Amino acid sequence: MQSIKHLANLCLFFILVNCGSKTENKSSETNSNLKPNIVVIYADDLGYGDVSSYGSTELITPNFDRIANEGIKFINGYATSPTCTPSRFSMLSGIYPFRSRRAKILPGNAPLLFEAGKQTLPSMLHDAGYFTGVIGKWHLGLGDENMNWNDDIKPGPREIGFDYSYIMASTNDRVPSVYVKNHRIDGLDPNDPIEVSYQKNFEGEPTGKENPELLKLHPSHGHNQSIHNGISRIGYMRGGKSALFIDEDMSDDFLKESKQFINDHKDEPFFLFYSLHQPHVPRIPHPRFAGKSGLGPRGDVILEADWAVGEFLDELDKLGLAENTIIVFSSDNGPVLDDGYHDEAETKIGDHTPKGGLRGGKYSLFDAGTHVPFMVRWPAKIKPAVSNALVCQIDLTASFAALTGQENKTVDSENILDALTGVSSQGRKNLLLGQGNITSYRKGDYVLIPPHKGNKIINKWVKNETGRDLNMQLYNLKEDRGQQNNIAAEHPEMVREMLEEIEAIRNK
Ligand code: NG6
Ligand code: CA
Repeated sequence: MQSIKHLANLCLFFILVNCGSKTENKSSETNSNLKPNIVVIYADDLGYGDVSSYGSTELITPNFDRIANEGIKFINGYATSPTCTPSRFSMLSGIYPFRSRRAKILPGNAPLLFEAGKQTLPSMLHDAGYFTGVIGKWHLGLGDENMNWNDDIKPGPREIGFDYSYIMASTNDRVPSVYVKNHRIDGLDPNDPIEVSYQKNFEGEPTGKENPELLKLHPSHGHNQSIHNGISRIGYMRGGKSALFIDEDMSDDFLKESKQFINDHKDEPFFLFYSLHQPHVPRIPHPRFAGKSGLGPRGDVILEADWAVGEFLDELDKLGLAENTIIVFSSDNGPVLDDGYHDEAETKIGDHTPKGGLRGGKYSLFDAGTHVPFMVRWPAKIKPAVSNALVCQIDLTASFAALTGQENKTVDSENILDALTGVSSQGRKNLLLGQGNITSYRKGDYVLIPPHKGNKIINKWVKNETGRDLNMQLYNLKEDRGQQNNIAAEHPEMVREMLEEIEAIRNK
């Protein structure tokens, strides 16, 4: 069965490739350069309602919209998890987060999350002849238990299939505040080594907690340890001064690297994971964007990200690559306002609705936690459309394996290439969401949230609802987008069936 599927996938690839050849430059026609380039642009905490093509009227994002309007805008697109690490893990590994004990928000000094030797999205594309790269936020752990930040930092992206990496070591609110280029911290002076701890401060170093007078941005909760660039972070660090990033420049740094990457690899098929850091905290726009949205820094950094995406798209145009480059744009989890700093996210929100009418948000089992903008552009093959197929980031591995004639060896990734390219309106039939044992389950238009203990609200700062309840919850998202009517009691049979299906997925 598996091999018939594989054969069918290969055929589809050759059909797509042969159709594509008409638009190619005949003189440079070889099998490898007919493969479409693949770019995944991945925002951090961007909500369904933060994009104007998804309904935002207060925040206008012309460049995200370019992708949506020139490609397929999915209105049922999902990350697997309402937080960063597990969503990223699933997208790159094709494995649901609950299968990994450690696939939860990781500290900045956590070892690499991936199991050695397992197929990943980048390793699969590397095997298919692609040059693979990751630029931007990582947050998937680095090194092993004995990793020394001043030495070779591995295993990391290079060991799971990326040929090139230029990453923020963890998150912009977690130390160390550095970029790692391939195996080394970029710009580190060996005479000023960096030290990192998540246990205790280094003697003589100020902290946000003890030295608020040194801060330009104050924490609302957490984020009161080492100070860098006037912002206190999670975790302690000392030294490495020449390598520390400047938050205001981060967007430009990743854009520059991404443009360079596509210039360097324009003559071979490439896969780029362009991992934006916006609008995650701390939200520090470049001065060019400060105050531009009228919604405070959260809005400003979204405009900054939109601009960077526009610049990147222009570069693809300039290089003549846009036509045969697949762009997937999505976000790792839903939106949040106060996520740890006093940055006016709540006070300046005005009429803007980051959740776009969905319930919950980042950290939540309700829909806005994982239901995110999701668009796919491929001018050579895709006709612009809006699709309501159920699609998930976890499916990129199997779908692109099908596209490039590779075998999908991951456990949970499904081949939904036809849905992603608009050939079919049928995506996944079902999808498990969440992390660990805290999950919800979408099937068709329905979503089941099994009973979970815990608070109703994340905490007094992060006001998103958790979605936890001791009662069974079932919603019909088609009729009840905002999850206001729990219909579990009216559909005991469906609930029983869905619970069994969750068990079957878990035991797969
Ligand atoms: C939380 C942080 C939050 C953010 C999140 C991870 C505190 C109080 N909150 O623990 O600010 O960093 O982790 O976000 O520290 S994610 O998008 O990378 O998953
Ligand atoms: Ca995130």
